Amino acid sequence: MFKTKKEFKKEFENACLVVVGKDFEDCSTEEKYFALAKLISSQAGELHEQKIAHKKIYYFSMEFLIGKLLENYLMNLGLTKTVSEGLKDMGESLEDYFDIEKDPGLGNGGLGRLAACFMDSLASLGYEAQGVGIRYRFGLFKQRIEDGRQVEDPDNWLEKDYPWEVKHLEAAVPVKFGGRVEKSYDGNEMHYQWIPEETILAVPYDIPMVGYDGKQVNTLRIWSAKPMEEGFDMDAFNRGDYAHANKHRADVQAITDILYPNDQSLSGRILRLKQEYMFTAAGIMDIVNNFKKQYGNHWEIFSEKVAIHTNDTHPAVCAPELMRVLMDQEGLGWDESWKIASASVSYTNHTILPEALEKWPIDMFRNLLPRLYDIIEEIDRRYRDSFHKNVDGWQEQLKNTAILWDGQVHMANLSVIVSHHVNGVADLHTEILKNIVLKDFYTLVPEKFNNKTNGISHRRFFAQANPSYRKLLEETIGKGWIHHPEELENLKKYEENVSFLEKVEASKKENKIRLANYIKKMTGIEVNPNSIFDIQVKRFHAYKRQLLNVLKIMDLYNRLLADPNFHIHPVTFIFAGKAAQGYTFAKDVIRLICAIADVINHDDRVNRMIKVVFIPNFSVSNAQIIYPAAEISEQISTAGMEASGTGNMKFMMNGAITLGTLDGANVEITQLVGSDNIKIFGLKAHEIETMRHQGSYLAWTLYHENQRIKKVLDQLMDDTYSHLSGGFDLIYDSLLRDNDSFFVLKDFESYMNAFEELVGLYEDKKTWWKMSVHNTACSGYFSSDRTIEEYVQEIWKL
Ligand code: Z2T
Repeated sequence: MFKTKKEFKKEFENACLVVVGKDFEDCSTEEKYFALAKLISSQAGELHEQKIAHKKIYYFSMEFLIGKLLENYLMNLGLTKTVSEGLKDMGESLEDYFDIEKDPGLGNGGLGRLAACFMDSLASLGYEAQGVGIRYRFGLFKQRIEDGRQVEDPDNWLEKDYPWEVKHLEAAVPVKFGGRVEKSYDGNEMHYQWIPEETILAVPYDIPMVGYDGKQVNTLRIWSAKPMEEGFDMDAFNRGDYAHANKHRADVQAITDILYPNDQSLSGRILRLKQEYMFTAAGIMDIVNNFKKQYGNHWEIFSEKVAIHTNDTHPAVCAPELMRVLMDQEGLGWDESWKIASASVSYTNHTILPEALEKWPIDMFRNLLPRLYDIIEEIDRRYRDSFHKNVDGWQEQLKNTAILWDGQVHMANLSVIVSHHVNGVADLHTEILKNIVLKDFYTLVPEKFNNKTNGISHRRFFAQANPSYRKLLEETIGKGWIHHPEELENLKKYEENVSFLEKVEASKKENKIRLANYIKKMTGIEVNPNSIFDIQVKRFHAYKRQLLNVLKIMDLYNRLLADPNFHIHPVTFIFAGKAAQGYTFAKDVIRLICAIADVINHDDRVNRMIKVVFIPNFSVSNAQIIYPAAEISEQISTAGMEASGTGNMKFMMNGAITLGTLDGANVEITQLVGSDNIKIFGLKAHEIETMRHQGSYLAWTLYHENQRIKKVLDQLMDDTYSHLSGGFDLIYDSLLRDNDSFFVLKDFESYMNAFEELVGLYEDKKTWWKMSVHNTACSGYFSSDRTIEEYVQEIWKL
C-alpha cells in the first residue's frame, strides 16, 4: 500500500502498464482514470481480512444506488491529498478523473440509495456484510429535457468496462425456472425433485465497499444472468440457424438487462419475477455454500452466523428458497428448515401505497417456480391451521394476513410470516403499518414489529459533498463527528456566534455558486446566487406533490404582476427528478415546470424576483452538488404517504430549513430541531385519513371560494403556459374532476402562508443562519451509522 506521494506516483505508473498495457504518457485521461480506480480497488482489497467467528449480514436488495466511488474511497482511505498532489506533479487533475467516472443507476430512488448508505455504514462501523443485488446491463434511464418534456435515453454504463467490479465465474451458480416437481416415497419419507424447464447461470460481480478509515472492506455482490453451456442450442448452431441458436442466449441475458423504472408501482411482468427469483436464489446458494465451507453441516448454528435482510418484498422468496435448499439439497426436514429460515430472515417495508404492495397471480408464480410454490402453499396451510378461530372477526383477520388469497400470492404477508422482525422506516410510517396496513398482524404478533428510522451517509452527503462546511467544522468542533456524527451537537455552542454564522453563510454562498455554475452548464439559465435557493428534488409522484410547489410559483407570479406593492426576497425555485416512462401525470408535472420556467424566466418584470429551474437527470452525483446549495428544503407530501424520505435528511444536515408537512421523517426532524427551526404546514395524517373516510372534502368548493386558486387553475386551461408543449387538462382534471386525491388545493393556503413566513425570516440574517446551524447541529441522529447500529443491536444481533 502506498503511503507517500512518491510511492503513489511509482505505483500509478505501474498500474497504467499492468491495467491498460501502455506507458503512463501514452494513456488517455480515461485510461488513466481506469488504472487509478483499479489501483485504489486493489489497495482496498489488501485491507480486507476475512473474519471467521462473526455473524455476517447479507442485505438483499433489488437496487443499490452506490454513486461514484473514486472520490469517496480516496476520502475513506485517507488518500485524497497524496493522490491529488501526486497527480498534480504529473501534470494531471484528479477532478478530471472524477468527471469521467460513471454513476451506476442501479436503483430508482430512496430505497436503492438507502441500501448504498447502509453498505457504507456497515463497512465504516466494522461489520461483516455483503450486499446482494442485480447487475443490470442498463441502469435507470438518463433523463433529458426536449421542448419542455422529459425524454429517456438508455444508460449504457457498462459500455467501456466498469473498473470497480471483478467478475467471479468460479462462484457462478445455476438457477432453475419452470418445469415440474417429481415426488417419490422411499418407504420412510417423501422426496421432492424439481425438474426445471430451463436452467440458467447466475454470475456474480463483486464491487468493494470501503469503510471510513479502510477498517473494513465488504463486498457488494451483484448477479448477472447468462446461459448455461448446455442451454446453447447446438443443433440449431450446427444447422447454421444462428438466429435460433442466439435467441436462447438473448432471452436469458434479458433477465438482467433492465431495471424496472417504476418506483412504487408494479409491472406484473414475468420477467420481473424472474429477476427477483434469480438474484435471491443465487444469493441463498452462495450463503449456503460459504456456510458449509466454514461450518460443514452444523445447520443448528446457521442463524447464529448468518442474518438475511430483505429490502422490501422484492427478495421475499429468500426464506422459502432457503427452506428448499435445506430440504431438497441438504436433506433436512420441514420443521428444522422452517426454524432456520425464520430465525435468519427479517423484512423492511418501505411504502403503504397499495399499488406498490407486490402480488403475483398464483398461476404465473406456480408455472415459473413450481417447487417454491409448493413450499409457500405449505407455509400458508400451516399458518391457517395455527390460526385462532375462537376470536371475533378471525375470518377477516385471516383474509387480511393469508399468503394465498383471491388467486394471488401476497408477498408482504409472506414476508411478515417468515420474518423474525418487520420494520417501518420512520416513526409515523411504522405506526401506520401497525394500526392500518398490517393491523391484523400487529394484533397477532406485536413483538415482531419495530421502527428503524432511515439515515444517510453523512460522510458522502456532508463531509464529501460540502467541503467548505467540512473545513469550517474541523476548525471549530474538530473531526470527531466523522466517526461520531452525534458530535455535530457541539455546533450548538456556536449558534449565537455571529462571526461563525457569517462563515456558514459564506460556505453556503460558495455552494450556491457551484450549483449556479452547474445549472448554467446544464440548462443555460443564469441564476442569482444572492436569491434564496428553494429546492425540491425527488422522484416525480402525485403524492410527493411537486404540483403544490408549482401552483405556489404560479400564484406568486400572478401577484407580482398584479400588485406593485407585493415584495418578497428574490427566490430561485429549483426542481429535479425523474418520472417513470409510463406515468403520464408525473411527466405532465415536469412539462408544467418547464413551461412556467420558460414564461417566468423570460419576463423582465419579475426576473429580479423569481426564477424557475429544472435540472435534468437527477442522480447521486448531481445530488451531491444540489443538497449543499439549498436554503429551503421542500418536503411537502400528503401527510401519511411518504414512508420516510431521506432527501429531507440530506438537506437538513447541509443547513437547509425544511418547509414541510408532518409526514415521514419530517416528524422526527421537527422533534429534534423544535418547531422554531422548521416550517410545518398542512393537514395531519389522521386528518387526511378522516376526510378520506368521510368523503367530506370537495375540491370544487375551494375553486369557487378562493380567487387565487381559481386563477391558477384557469391558467392551466388557457394559453398562459401552453405555448411550449401544449395544455394541462390532465392536471386540471386530477384537481377538480377527480376531486384532488392528494389534497393539494386543501393544503394550498396553509402552504402559501408558511412559505411567505419562512422567506420573511431570511431578511434577518442572524435568525436565519442560527436556524441553519441548529439544523446541522441536530442532524447527527440521521446518520445511517445510527440506523445501522439499531438494526445490528435489535434485529440482526451481529
Ligand atoms: C422507494 O424509493 C421507496 C419505497 C418503495 O416502496 C419503493 C421505492 Cl423505489 C416499494 C422509498 C420511500 O418512498 C421513501 O419514503 C423512503 O425514504 C425510501 O424508500 C427508503 O426507505
